[in-house]
Amino acid sequence: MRLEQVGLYLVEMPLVAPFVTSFGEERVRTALLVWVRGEGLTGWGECVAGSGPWFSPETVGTARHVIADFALPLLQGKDIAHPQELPGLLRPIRGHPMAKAALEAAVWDLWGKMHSQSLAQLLGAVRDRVPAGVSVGIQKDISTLLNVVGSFVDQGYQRVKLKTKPGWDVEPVRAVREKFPELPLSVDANAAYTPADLAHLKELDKFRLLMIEQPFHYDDLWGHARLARELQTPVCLDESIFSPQRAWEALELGACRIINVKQGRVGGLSAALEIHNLAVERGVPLWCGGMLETGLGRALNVALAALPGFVLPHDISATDRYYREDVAHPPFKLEDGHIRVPQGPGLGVEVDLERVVRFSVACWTYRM
Ligand code: NPQ
Ligand code: MG
Repeated sequence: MRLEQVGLYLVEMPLVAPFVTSFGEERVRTALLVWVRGEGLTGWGECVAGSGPWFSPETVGTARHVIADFALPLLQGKDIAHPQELPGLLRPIRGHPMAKAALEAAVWDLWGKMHSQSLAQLLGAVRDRVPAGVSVGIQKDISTLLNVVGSFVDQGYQRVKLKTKPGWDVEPVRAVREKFPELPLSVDANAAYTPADLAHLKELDKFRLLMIEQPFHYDDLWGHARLARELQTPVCLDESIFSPQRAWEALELGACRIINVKQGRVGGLSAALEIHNLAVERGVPLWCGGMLETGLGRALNVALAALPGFVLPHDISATDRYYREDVAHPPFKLEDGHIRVPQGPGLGVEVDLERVVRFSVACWTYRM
C-alpha cells in the first residue's frame, strides 16, 4: 500500500468531569488525530500524547513535529507491504513512541479496511468482549470518593483503580476497601513516590490490592525491583515501559509482576504485540491501560485487549465515562461489565467528521 495523503487534527474534547492525577488536573482532553489516505480508503489513528509533558516526555506538539517533519519523509514513496513494517521504517527516529504509534495505528486501520478484516482479527483476538475497569481520579474528600466509586460499581465496572499521591493514599484506600470488601481494587501513583516512601507504601499491603501501579519515577527500574521484593502487593509498571526492550529489562530485573500495556506508550501496535508475546511466554499477566482516548483510540484498545495475554480488567471504560459527544460512532457501552469488541473492518467505528471539525483547533494536510 502507498500512502497518498496524511492529515492531522488537533482536537480539544471536553471531559464530562475533571480528571485529577498526581501530575495534574485535566478538564479538556487535547488529542491529535491522524488520518492516512491510500488505495482509495482512509485509515484513522489517535496519538495518546497529552497537552504537556506530564505523563510522558511527548506532547501533541512534539508528536505533530516528529510526524510531519521526520516520520512522513521516511514513509515518502514507500510501498508498505504490512503495518508491521512501520517500526522498521521509522527506526531512524529515536524515541517518540507515541508519534510513531499514531501513524502505525492509522495504517492498521487502513490495512483492515483494504482487506475487510477487523483490527481484532488481524491482531489475533480470542475474545468478543473485554472486562471493563475504571480509573478514579483524586477526589476532594473521602465521602465524595465513596459516592463516585459506588456509582461506577453500580454501573457494573469490574475493577476500580484509585489514583493516589502522597497525602491521598492509605485513608482513601482503607475507606473504599471497608465499604466494598470484595471489589477488585488497585492503585496508581503515576510516579509520585520515591524509595524513601517504602515504609508508607508497605501500609497498602493490608488492603488486598490487585496491584500498585507505577509508584516511582519512570526511569527507576532498579527502585521498583527493590520495592517489589519488599511488598506483597504486586508491582505493575506503566510509564516505565516505553519499549519492548524496556519490558524485557523490567521483567529480567524483577521490577514488576504485571504490565499495563498502552500501545501508544510502547511505540505502536507492533511493539505491543512483541510485549504481549514475551509476557505470554513468561506467564506475566497483562491488561490494557487507557489515556482518555476518543472512540478511535478506544476502539484500538478494545481490539488489543481481546488478545489471549490480556487477562486482567482494563482501563477501558464506556465512552460516557469521559465524553458526552465522541468523534466516533457508535459509543462504547458497558454490557454486563464488559465492552464489546468491534467487528467491522479496521477499527470498526465510524468517524464523525462534523464533530472532528467542530472539536478541532488546528489541522494539517501533507501530500506524500
Ligand atoms: C494512567 N490513565 O494509567 C493514565 C494516566 C493519564 C486512565 O488512569 C491526558 C494525557 C490525560 C494523558 C490522564 C488513566 C491523562 C493522561 C491520565 C494519562 O496512568
Ligand atoms: Mg498508570
